[in-house]
Amino acid sequence: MKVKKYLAPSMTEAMKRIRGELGSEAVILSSKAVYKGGFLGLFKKRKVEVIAAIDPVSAPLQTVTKHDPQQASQVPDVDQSGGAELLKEIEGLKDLIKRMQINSSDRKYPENLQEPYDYLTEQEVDPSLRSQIMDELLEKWFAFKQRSTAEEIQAWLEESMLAILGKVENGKPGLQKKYINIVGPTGVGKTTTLAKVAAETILKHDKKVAFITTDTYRIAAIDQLKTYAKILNVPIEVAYNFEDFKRATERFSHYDYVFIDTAGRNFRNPQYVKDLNDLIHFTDEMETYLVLSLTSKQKDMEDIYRQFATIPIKQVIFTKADETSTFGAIFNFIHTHKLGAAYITNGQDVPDDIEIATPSQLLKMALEAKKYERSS
Ligand SMILES: Nc1nc2c(ncn2[C@@H]2O[C@H](COP(=O)(O)OP(=O)(O)O)[C@@H](O)[C@H]2O)c(=O)[nH]1
Ligand SMILES: [Mg+2]
Repeated sequence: MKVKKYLAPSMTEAMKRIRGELGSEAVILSSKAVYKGGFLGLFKKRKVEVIAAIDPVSAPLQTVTKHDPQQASQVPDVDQSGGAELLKEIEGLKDLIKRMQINSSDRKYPENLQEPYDYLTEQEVDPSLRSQIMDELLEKWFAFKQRSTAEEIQAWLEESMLAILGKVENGKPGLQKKYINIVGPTGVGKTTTLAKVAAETILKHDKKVAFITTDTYRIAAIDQLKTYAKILNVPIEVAYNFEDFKRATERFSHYDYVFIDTAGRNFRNPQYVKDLNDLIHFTDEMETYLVLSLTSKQKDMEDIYRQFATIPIKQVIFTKADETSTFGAIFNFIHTHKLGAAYITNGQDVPDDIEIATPSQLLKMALEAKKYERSS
């Protein structure tokens, strides 16, 4: 690990030098204002002292011009030590065994009803929610004198799944507030999603948009959003502290929407959410979206949600739908937390790979990915 101290007239200047010398993978360990020079204690100049570091083994020096936002953003912030890896593997194995046990359980339902049960199990719908849905199907099955066709049962299943989604507001995000804040753990697709939603807002709705990023931990993260800002031709401010943030909002006071990108960090560390609170002024004028990746384990999603409990979350955004074939987590999450989804993303392409998370869209994705086939 190479650590270096920089003294510069401004944070921007310091970052420029760090980027030039250590490359875009450098991380900022600390920054503070210092007062230097002057005469008899007067006329001292305000400077910033920044301590930056780079790990020459895990992060080879990259030049800014060759920067690839996708590649850079894939570097996780979380602890990568062998112990953590091993724990993760054990957790994965435990999940697998649990699923095998569920799958091998005895057939409990009459022929046409077993199929939806197996489907819900494969999709990893929580056992309690699965029972609730199955009870509804059974009730209808009895009401129809046990002579329902597979198509009818499929239609009831879809009805029950839609009813779960219909209990909260899904889709219809419509960006009601001026400040659109995007939070969530590292690597889930916050920045990419922000760019997709911003592009939609500019291109489809012809709105005036600006960006603020508070993700100053990695220089590569700033570059990533700057690249999107350039492509979309929108102004961007980098906020290193609360004052910067306030100044940026003043500069963008005449814009229709200001999209705020935030750092991921390790969401297990409570300091993360505290830092967010210190940096961003959560006003009535702001709506916050929590980004969750459908490739994460459900338990991690729950932990993330709990960690963000102190921040008013308007809706969630589910990402990486293209990288999974199990969608139960969406239904489990919405049902448990009574919190709807605004968008669902399904690929890396900006701005195309995003859908408004209407109940029918969520259901469509869940049904397309599945193994449950209509049989007549
Ligand atoms: N497959 C897939 N990849 C995605 C999606 N959204 C984002 N990504 C990728 O996930 C990686 C991390 O994205 P980024 O926006 O930097 O995440 P952040 O750290 O939360 O800001 C990048 O390689 C993105 O291209 C998605 O919907 N599907
Ligand atoms: Mg990001």
